[in-house]
Amino acid sequence: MELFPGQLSAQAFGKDIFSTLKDNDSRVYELITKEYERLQSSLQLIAAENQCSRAVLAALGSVIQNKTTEGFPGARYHGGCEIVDEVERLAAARAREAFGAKYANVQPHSGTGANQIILTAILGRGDKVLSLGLDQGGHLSHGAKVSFSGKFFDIENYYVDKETFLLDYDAIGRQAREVKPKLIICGASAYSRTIDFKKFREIADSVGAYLLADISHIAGLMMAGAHPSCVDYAHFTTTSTYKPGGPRGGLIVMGKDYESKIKVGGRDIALWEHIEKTTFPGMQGTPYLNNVAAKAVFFKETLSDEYRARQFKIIDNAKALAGGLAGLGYDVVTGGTDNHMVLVNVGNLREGLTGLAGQKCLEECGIIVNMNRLPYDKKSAAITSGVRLGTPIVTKNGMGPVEMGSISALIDVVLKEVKVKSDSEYEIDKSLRDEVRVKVKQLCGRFPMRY
Ligand code: DSN
Repeated sequence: MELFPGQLSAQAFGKDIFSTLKDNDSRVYELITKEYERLQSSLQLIAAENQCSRAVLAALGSVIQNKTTEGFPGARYHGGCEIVDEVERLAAARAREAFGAKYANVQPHSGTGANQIILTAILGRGDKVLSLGLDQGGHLSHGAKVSFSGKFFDIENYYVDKETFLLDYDAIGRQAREVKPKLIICGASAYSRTIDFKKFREIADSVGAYLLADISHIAGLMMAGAHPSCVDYAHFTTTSTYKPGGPRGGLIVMGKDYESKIKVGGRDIALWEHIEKTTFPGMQGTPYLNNVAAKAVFFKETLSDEYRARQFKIIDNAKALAGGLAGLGYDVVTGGTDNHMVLVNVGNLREGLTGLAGQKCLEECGIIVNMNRLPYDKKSAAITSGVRLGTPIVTKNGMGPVEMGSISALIDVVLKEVKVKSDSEYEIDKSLRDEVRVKVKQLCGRFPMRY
């Protein structure tokens, strides 16, 4: 492109962005710098987090953010869409390839937003839904009372087995036949074992229900073949795009049912088309097109050998972490893990220790985890008996099973030495805290953030 005086090339414009932020808003620049330093000097073990690439960050911070439009490629409500149409088509094509799907919708603003779109498309007010309870490992948007999903629909929850904490497909099938839901939701935020999507589809078919699989936590594993795919079993598959390592945002994909017909206003239309109409104008306005560009970048990355191999390493590391903690006497829920996540009942480790106190004292020592309710937990959601750990970020930074052993030992030193004062209060010896912090920093220093 011919440049006129005062115009920057796209490359010069890109380079200019961060120094401009520093000059124009030193406070925000300083906060971003501090967050970068926090990430470099502490262990990121939150199962719902990941670390996107520099290329994804570049797409997020691009001028595509400025484009306003509505609708889908080829059918927009504003001019100037020839480039963003190509971007969105590319993102959707790459998402289809990554998941082996027939249809992909890259517009949802989040995983919860993707679920809102499906629930609103399929259900009328008060229609019955069968889903895993939040306290059993489900998700807020699967029907929790405090969420839109619990307010507008009639939610019945299924439960994990009281002894094994595993999904009991026979019991879920029996419950489905009693409840006769219009929609069954599977997929979880805190379930560390393989999910049998084929069984869920058989249950859905036995009662004529639609099946929604929310795979946010295991989407990366699924794209790589490290967890069996749900795409041709579920009518709808939803995920957030940051948990598998992309930008913030959501995604809906569909497999063999994408062209099945659904009656809407007396007319038969294809499921995928109904989902698009429910996305816009039903639930969302303008798409975040810089985000869509970043999704395109991310889905290309998921096709690489590095990404695919990493998903298997994430599981190996989670197994090593679970094994390390179990070997030190911890109650690892279900006895281990098949995915990226380890759930630990810290209440069973020390009299009075809670998930909240565990999270806080580990954080003080540079180990970042989150408290999590466990199935049949006697503690409230704000206290919990559990801690949830995840291995996507430490794996991305190159750590392996040996380092998972070191992390288990560091967690153990903290949780066994901390003085518990109440559900939320604790005291930790300052020299011990400093010693652990130094070890955490040294470990992080050996495995710097990889983009
Ligand atoms: N779903 C929540 C979690 O698993 O932590 C956040 O996305």
